[in-house]
Amino acid sequence: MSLPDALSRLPKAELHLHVEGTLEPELAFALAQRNGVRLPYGDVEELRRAYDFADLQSFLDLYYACMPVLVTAADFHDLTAAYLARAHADGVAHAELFVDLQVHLGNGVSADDVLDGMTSALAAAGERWGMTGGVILCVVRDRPVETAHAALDAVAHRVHDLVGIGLDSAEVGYPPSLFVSVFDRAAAMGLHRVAHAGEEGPPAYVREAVELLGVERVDHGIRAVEDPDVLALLVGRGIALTVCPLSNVRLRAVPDLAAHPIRALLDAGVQVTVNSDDPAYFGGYAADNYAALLALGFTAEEFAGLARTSVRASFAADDRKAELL
Ligand code: ES4
Ligand code: ZN
Repeated sequence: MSLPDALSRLPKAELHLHVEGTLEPELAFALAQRNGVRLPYGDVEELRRAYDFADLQSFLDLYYACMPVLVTAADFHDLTAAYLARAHADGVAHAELFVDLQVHLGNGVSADDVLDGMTSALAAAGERWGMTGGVILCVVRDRPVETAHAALDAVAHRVHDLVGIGLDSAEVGYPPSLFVSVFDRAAAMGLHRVAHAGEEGPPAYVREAVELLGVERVDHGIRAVEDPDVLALLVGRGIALTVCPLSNVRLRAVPDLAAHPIRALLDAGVQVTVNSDDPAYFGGYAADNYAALLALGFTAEEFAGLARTSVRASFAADDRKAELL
């Protein structure tokens, strides 16, 4: 078996995946037609040509522009089901999916339709393939903090349908410290906590996410490599990073793959996992993100270690982790 094939077979957990970032152009146009919504692009080719990003914000502008095609519970089901089938083919046995609920509420979609669609697709993948996983409500940090509280209000009657709370979107200028009240409330609701930090933002944001928000994992976190004290904090607390190599290259968080700090993070003793972020936009799903590291000389043993770390860093039940390790 070739090494790329072996990478698809490694049982792994996907821990950093925005469900809206799995919207392939063909599905975007099919849903636009189904719902009578106009996309600001003429066709699939024109949309795909726009996938040329200078930074995080230029990506987010396009990503949010596509979101109004997601309207009904069936749309969220179809989107999630298509992703889970693709992930299953890549050896993803457990998937934790971010959803930008504030944006959908702002578009007039109900929290119940979003969660009904996603949880029904997760349940079907569980029945079909034994996959496990869950939904992480991701706070959109460049929207008013009150709208994050409103999103928590909207899910309070069905918290059992969520595994955690996260923090995403435009990072610089929106430090984790702004969201202490939201994360405290989510923790009291029994949710696990994670946050994007240190993607474009400074290492100080990684420290805030850990010390002020109480996160159990940091999403991206690659700029922690710039501050030995922040690295020591992550190592000391055993906090894993959910690294997304193809995303970092496409959004120019790193100049190229050769300059990616993943090896330095591992050498510093940080728990590192590999994930796909917004695979429809960044050129690859889970196994493609593992395969990208072949260029950095990662060995079969190292890939197996990354996959095991992803299972350990997941919020799967202990017996499920034992099954996958
Ligand atoms: C995102 Cl790559 C990335 N960073 C921050 N927020 C996001 N939302 C979707 N993808
Ligand atoms: Zn992300």
